[in-house]
This record gives sequence, structure tokens and C-alpha cells, in this order.
Amino acid sequence: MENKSLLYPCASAARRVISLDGMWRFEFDPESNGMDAGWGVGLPKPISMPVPASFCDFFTDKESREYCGDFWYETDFFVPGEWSGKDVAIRFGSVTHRARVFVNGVEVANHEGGFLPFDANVTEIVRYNQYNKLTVLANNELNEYMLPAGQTNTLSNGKKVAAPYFDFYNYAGIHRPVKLLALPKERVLDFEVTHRLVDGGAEVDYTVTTNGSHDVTVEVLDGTTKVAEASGKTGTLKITNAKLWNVHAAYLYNFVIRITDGHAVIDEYFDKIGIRTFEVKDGHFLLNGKPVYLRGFGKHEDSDIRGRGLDLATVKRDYELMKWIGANCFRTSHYPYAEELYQMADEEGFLIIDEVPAVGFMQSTMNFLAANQGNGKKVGYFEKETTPKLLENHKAALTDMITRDKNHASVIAWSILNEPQCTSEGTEAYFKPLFDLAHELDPQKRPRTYAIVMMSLPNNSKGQQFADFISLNRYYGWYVMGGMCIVDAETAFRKEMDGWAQVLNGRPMIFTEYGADTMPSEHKLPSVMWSQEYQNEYLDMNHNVFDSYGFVQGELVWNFADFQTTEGIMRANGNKKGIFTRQRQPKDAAFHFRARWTGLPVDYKGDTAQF
Ligand code: BDP
Repeated sequence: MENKSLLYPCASAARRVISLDGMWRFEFDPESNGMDAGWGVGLPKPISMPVPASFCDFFTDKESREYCGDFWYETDFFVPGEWSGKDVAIRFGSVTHRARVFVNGVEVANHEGGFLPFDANVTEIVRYNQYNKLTVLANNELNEYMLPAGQTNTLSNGKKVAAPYFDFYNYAGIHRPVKLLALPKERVLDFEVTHRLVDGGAEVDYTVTTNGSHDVTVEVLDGTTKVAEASGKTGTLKITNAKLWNVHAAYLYNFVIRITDGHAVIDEYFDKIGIRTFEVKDGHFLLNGKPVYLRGFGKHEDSDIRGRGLDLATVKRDYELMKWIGANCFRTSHYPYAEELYQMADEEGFLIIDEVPAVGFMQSTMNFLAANQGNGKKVGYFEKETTPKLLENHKAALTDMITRDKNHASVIAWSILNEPQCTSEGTEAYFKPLFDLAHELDPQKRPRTYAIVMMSLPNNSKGQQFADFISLNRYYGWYVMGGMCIVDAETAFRKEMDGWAQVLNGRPMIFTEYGADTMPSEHKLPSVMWSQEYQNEYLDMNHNVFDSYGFVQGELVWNFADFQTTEGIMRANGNKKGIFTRQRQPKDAAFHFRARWTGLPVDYKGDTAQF
């Protein structure tokens, strides 16, 4: 799109932002008749629906909760007369999974990809000093060439049902804030920063992209005190005695970009930047040149009632719990999260492994989760007819994620896939362009990884050579050799680890998943699987293994909290591997982790020489 910009909206001397969040109108369109019937100019029988939120969990009937197909949202918005002469845009933080947007009945945007922002320029369409109608035709059907992947099945009663190849509920709706923007015609479209630590301070190289030719100036402020400035679309800002951004000790500078014409300000954009370096070197993760051991979680955007809709109250509670337990890192499994979460990680000093929604790229495993979707076939996921289309969608999502998130101090790495079927022939041809693209797009050249599924072993994982560090999802003692057999699980686990030691070539390894389903209601002495006691025994076994390999440089347990999944015989009203319940209260394991993580030094294994 012309003038495409994924910058987070901000108000300034040249920009205005109005939130359109609130109670909207909503209607299901199971026969996909809405377009022909003119729903774009008015929904016939709408019900109320809050935005942002998933629509699913408000309903008391199952057909509505499980609804799969087209659905519509509608609201009215007022455009101030004084905005005339500006560009007017509507920006969606995300709509899951696809959206066509109409203003006063005119289509203004068409977007696919349920976890990243998009906007629509509506300058020529809106009526000033009047209410305008905003309508969204959304759709939550799954297919094998989208991110995340799945299928859409049809039941004998003609209703569609989502069959995800992934282990989280297919929540849908307008999940993130919607904003009405007034923007100057000539404006900042994007910017990027890279940091260098030098004697006596830091240097920040920047590039600003605009859609015009006027001068650009950039300022860095410490609070309100200017500490560096530069002019030109690219340049270097020198900051003496820079306060570095660090884990649990974040420091953010105000970053101000202006487009000027003499003394007149054409555009002004504000952000915050944390100055830090991050790299993989000699088997370690180095933050500002010092080793850091990653500890934390794979998470989900998931909570009672609002589903996957942004809920700042839940976000706040999650950060408080992560601080309490001594975590310093999380992976945005299995999709980029709402921007507000990264801003908070920047503020709180958390490290993020940012994951694109490339999940479900393995038909055979996930099929067993729901009784209605198994076909038992083993298929090379990257040798399908749909693979070229999948790769195209994957590149688009990766591009938007890196474009959106590249300036966050908290973002330290890109996770390019979760548990792909990476033992088949097409793997390398599929992976290489994506890993190359991530490197090309990221000015900071953050390390790239992907989460490697069980049974993808050092000798048969075809994509592992592309990763800058190895990330394993392992369930020894849960899906394999659980309960009494946990002794054998440990032996098998160590054998696999010895194999990885041979192929790491100086790269660190982390665990992006390990965990055991645990019912908060169950206690048993001696333990049984699903009890809180077993979760702790499982964790002890895993931590013993991690502790005995120097190259293990991080542990992100699965999962931060219990979360909703598709129903099926493998899941008891969701996945119960949470260290916290879905209501964000601790299971026993939370105290276990708090003792471990607050006890390990920040640079645990920082001096290990054995790589
Ligand atoms: C892995 C997936 C994750 C699942 C987890 C589990 O990456 O999405 O929720 O295992 O089985 O396969 O709990």
C-alpha cells in the first residue's frame, strides 16, 4: 500500500489519535450473504460486541462460540472538521484472521494475517464534522497455507468448524485497539536505530523514512533534557555517559523525529528507545557485552472472557507475576503479540523472543488433538502444492513483524517457526529465504531461531544450520516416558543432548518449551501425572539435565498460564501446563521456579568454557 507505515500511533503537534474502542455492533454471516445484501452500509440485526476482544467466549450457546466463517463488526465515528487537509486513516492493531474494511460502504482495506497491524487511508471517503460508518467483514476460517495453519471442516448440519493444526483456541475478532488518525500529508513512515557502545557512552545510528523531501531532525531526550541531536534522514547520535537498557533495569530515552520546513514543523513523531546491544557470541547471549541466562516462559495472549483480545489488566498482572518469579524473558508463542506488551517489556526490562505465527506446519502431530481431524497421513509440509503460497504469506508476516518490532530494546531474537516438520526434503529450500529475509530486514541483525519439535534430532533436523541459536521444545517425562518411566526419560534426554553437543558449533541452546499438564485441584503423594507434585518432579528432572550442559543458556517453560485450546481427548478444557492458572494464580510449581530463578546468578553459566 502506498505510504504503508506500521509505526505505533502517537499524538503530537502534527498528529492526532482518537480511540475507536468500545461497544460495536456485530453479526454472524454464515452463508456469506452480507456483501450482496449490502451489510457494508448497515447490519440488519446486529448485537452488541466489545472491541477489542475475541467474540467467542461471551456467548452462552456453543454454535456461536465455535462459529467459523464470515462475521461483521460495525461502528460510527466522528471526524473533526479541523482535520480537513490532513490524511485520515483507521488503524487496526489486529483482526483475526482476515478483514475487509468499509467506510460509508466503500471498501478501504483488505488484510490477511490475524496478529499484525494494518491501516486504511480514508481521507477521500470520510465526511467531516459528521458521523461516518465503519464496517469490518472478518473471517476466521483456517487453511493450510496461512499462518497459523489448519483446516476448515463442514459438519453434517452444514456448519463450518475450525480444525487447527495448532494447540491454542482459534479465537477471532477485533483483538487489538482500533484508532482513528489524522496525519500530515508529508510524514514519517518508519525509522530504525542500531546501538554501539563506545568509550564514554553510546552511538545510535538511525535512519528515518518519510514520503517527502523536507529536512529531518532527530533528538534524544533524557526526560526533558536534550542529550543528542542530528539532522538528515540518516545519521549518528552520540550520547555521552549513556544510561544503558538492561534486564529489570530498563532505561528509555525519548526519541523525537521532526520533518521541518524552515521553522515550520511538518511532522513530529515520538517514541522511546532503550540503548543496548545484544548478540550471540562464544556460546553465550551477551546483553551490553555481558552474559545473560534466559529464564521465563512461552506465553499466550489468552484470558477468561476476552479470549485473545488485548486486556491491559491481564498484561499488567502477567508482568507482576513474571517479576515476582524472577523471569527475565518470554517468547511470543505463537504469534506477534499486541504492541502494548512490547512497550511494557521495554519499560520493565524483559527480553522477548518474537515469534511469527508460523505454527501448525506439521499435519501429522496436531491432528490427534481433536477427534474430528485426524487423517493419520505423514506429509512433508514443505512439499505440498500449497507451499509456495505458504512461503509468500510467511514472508509477508515476517516482514511486518520485523518492521513493527525492530526498534524495541526488549526484542532480542526472531523465532521464525514453531515446531515445523523439519526432517523432510523441502525443509532447507523453505527455511533459507526466511532466515535470509530476517537478517536483511533487521538493522540490528538479531539472532534467528526456530522451535524444534520432539523427534527432530541433531542428525535429522534439516533446518538447524540456519539458526543462530538452537531452541528445543522437549517433553521428556510428559509425552514420552512419563510417570514412573521418568528415569528412562532422563537417560534418553541426555543421550539426545550429547548428540546436539556435536552439531552446535559454538551456538548456545535454549529450551523454548518443556512442561507437564497439571490440574491445580490435584495433589497426590507419591505423585501421579497431572498432579502438582508430578509437575515439580518433572521440572527437577529437566533442570538437572539443563544444569549439566554448559551450552544450555536459557529455559522458557511451557506455559506461563493455562490456556484455552480446541476441545479433545488430549485437553481438559484447555492446556494445563501453566505455572499459573488461567486466572493468574500460582500452582505449586510457581514457588519452585521462584526459588530457582531468583537463586541463579544473572550470568548463570556465563563463564562456561565447554562449547
Ligand atoms: C508443542 C507446541 C505448543 C503446545 C505444546 C503442548 O509448540 O503449542 O501447546 O507442545 O503440547 O507442541 O503442550
